[in-house]
Amino acid sequence: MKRLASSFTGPQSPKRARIGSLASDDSGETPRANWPAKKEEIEAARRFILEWSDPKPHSELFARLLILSSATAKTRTLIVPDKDADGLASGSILQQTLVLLGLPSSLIITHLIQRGNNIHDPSERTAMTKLSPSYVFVLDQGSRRSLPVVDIPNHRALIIDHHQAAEDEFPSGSQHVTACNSPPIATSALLTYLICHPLHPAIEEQCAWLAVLGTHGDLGTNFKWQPPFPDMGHVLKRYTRKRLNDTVSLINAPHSSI
Ligand SMILES: [Mn+2]
Repeated sequence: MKRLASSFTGPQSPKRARIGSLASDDSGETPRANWPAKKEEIEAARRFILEWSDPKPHSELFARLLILSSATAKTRTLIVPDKDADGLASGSILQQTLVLLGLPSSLIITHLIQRGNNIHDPSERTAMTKLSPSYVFVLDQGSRRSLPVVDIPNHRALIIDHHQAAEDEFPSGSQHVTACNSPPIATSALLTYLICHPLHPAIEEQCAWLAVLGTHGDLGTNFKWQPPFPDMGHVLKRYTRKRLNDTVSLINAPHSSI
């Protein structure tokens, strides 16, 4: 079972998080230095994403990140998103980012965990291993100490999440970036968006609405986009809050068949 971050106190739903007062953590000298996650985790995740892409420099930041990247590759990549709006939005942002960076979409596989299972179930581990990925992204799934995500030597696994987890509560051999230690806790979709955003100039146009979708899915349809959360007013105006929230409702509605 997932453990939700301690600040997820919304009484209506375990998936619903409440944004606490921002005042309590505004007193530090660098109040937002580690928001929405630790800087070194975000930078490591960016380097990780670039590593197996076929990047084309589109910006100075992208070029700088490319220099940081020690290698590039085009190999099978597995995305394992949670099935709610936040998880699926996170997965879509990542998938689109990888394609923008040059990874052929035919090399990107998505695996959805069976209802009632988690990524650590032997059956899921077997199913994911059979897909023979070199790289695995586990998105919004919660985490715990476990065997490697897949039973494949030399694979690379990156966990992007915001559910509460201690530093050592991740699968063996995986990397992680988590928002859980950086209140107000961002959603997995927003964290993924903010990681990917500098990597390609088209990500904002293509994916900003997904960051909003996932965030409204977990934090509520009336969520106020106030600092340190980015200003998404232009997205709400363009797509309208109603249409975005209607989409959240459709995705998060109970499904009997999955
Ligand atoms: Mn989530």
